[in-house]
Formats: sequence, structure tokens, C-alpha cells
Amino acid sequence: QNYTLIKLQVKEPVPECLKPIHEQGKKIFLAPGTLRPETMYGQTNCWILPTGQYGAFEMGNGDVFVCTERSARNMAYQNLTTGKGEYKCLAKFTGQDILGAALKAPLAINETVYVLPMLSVDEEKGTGVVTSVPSDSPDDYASLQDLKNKAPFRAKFGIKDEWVLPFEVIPIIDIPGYSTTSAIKACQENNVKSQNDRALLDKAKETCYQKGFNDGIMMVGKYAGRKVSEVKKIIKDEMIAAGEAVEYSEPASKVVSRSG
Ligand code: ZZB
Repeated sequence: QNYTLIKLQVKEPVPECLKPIHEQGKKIFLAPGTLRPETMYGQTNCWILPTGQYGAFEMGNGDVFVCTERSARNMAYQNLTTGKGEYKCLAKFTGQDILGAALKAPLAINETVYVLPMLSVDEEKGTGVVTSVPSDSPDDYASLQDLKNKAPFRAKFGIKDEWVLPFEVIPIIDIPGYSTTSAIKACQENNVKSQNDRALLDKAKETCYQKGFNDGIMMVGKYAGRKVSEVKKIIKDEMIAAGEAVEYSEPASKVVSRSG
């Protein structure tokens, strides 16, 4: 699988576990892997697994990426780290430790987005960090709704209202005859009730991938009015050229099903 890693920069106040790195003047980024770089306008938050094991790893250009160790090891064979097969871990922590961190996300209409918990994050896939676009990703929509509608769920993870409640779904891609917020439509059609509805979410996701790519028209940004299928790669390449993203491939040997 070929992902684009998006660089979501950690803003002040940085979480305790990242302070020593921040104090050295290094730039720290959460590095979610995505297949939908054209949706980055609609980011509302970034997901991590609260019980997940994460690290802060130094990249070859001095940037620090927050991701799983497994993905840092893969990066070491893709010219991203300090040397071939080599990766330097500056800190280790769990997802819980970075919940609520404020981030600056490239292309996002929201100026600041926050790190929030999603229980379906797969530590063995991508970087174990996921950027959230609830307009076009059913998993993201269902998980954001769970946090918005369930105060006890927020309380369980110490999530402040202001990290969640002000964030609305942003229409970014029009699918004519279907919806300008395909994830909401697909969740309704499939009767998705929560982030735990794995089988229903997989169906909804497939619909959004297909329709988004085949019929989607950008509604925002520099390429508003253009087809998703025509501008997807252009948007990705521009983010990479701007230093806001990098390419990352997942070794094909291990295929992990999210439905378990
Ligand atoms: C932003 C985005 C916007 C995504 C969208 C999808 C969609 P897939 O779909 O299984 O082939 N993802 C990445 N890593 C993980 C992980 N470790 N655990 C759980 N989810 C993860 O995998 C690729 C997509 O799954 C990625 O692309 C990411 O969410 C998520 F509008 O990034 B995506 C219809 C989907 N729309």
C-alpha cells in the first residue's frame, strides 16, 4: 500500500512527553498515513489509539515524526530516517499521553485540530496515526459523532469539550446525485450507529472510495470545480514539494484486516 504521510505539526503547549524534544528546537509532527490527500482541506482532528505504543523518531532532515516503531523501521528503508536501516527514537509513550495535543494541519480549513481517541486505529497499519476527515471517511464521521454525543466517552479519556464540539463536518467534495458529505450519507444508508459497526463501516467506506474517486468534484481550495480523479495526484505532489507530506509504502508481506 502506498500512503502519503501528512505532517501535522505539534503546536504549543506541547504534551509533557514531547517537551524535551521541543526544547531542543526540533519540529515535531504527527505523521498520519492517508490514501486521500485531496481531502486534507476537511480535517477536523487526528486519531490515535489511546492504548497504542508510539514513539518520536528523528528523520533524516531533522524533523521528528510521531508514529509506531514498526512504521519508523519501515521508514528506515525508504530514505526517510538518518541512515539505511537505522532509526533514532527520541521518546516512547502511549497514545493517551498525546491526547488533546494541538496541531497545525496542512491545507486544513481549521487552523488548529486536536489529537483524539479512535478505538479502531490499527497499530499494524500505516503509522498508527490517522487524520480525520468526517465529510468523506465513514470511520471518522462515526468516531467523531461518538465523541460529540457521548459525554461519558469524552470523560473516560479526559477529552475537553473544546477539542471536539466546535468541529463541524466540512463539505469539501461534491458527488453529484449523492452528497456533498458522502460519509454522512453512506453511514445513514448503511445504518451505522457507532465506530464499532465494523462490517457496516467497511461497506460505507467502499462506497465513499468509489464514488469519491469516480464522481467527486472538489468544492474548496485551489482546484475547486475540478474532478478528484484529475487533481488527487497534483494535490499530493504539491504537498510533498512544499515539505508538508512524504511518501511511505507499506511492505506488502503483511496484510492485516481491520475487521480482525
Ligand atoms: C484520510 C482519509 C479521508 C481517509 C477520507 C479515508 C477517507 P484503508 O481504507 O483501510 O485501505 N487509516 C490509515 N491508517 C490507519 C490505521 N492504522 N488504522 C485505521 N485506519 C487507518 O486505509 C487507508 C485509510 O484508512 C487512510 O486514508 C486513513 O484514513 C485510514 F475521506 O486518511 B484516510 C472512504 C475513505 N475516505
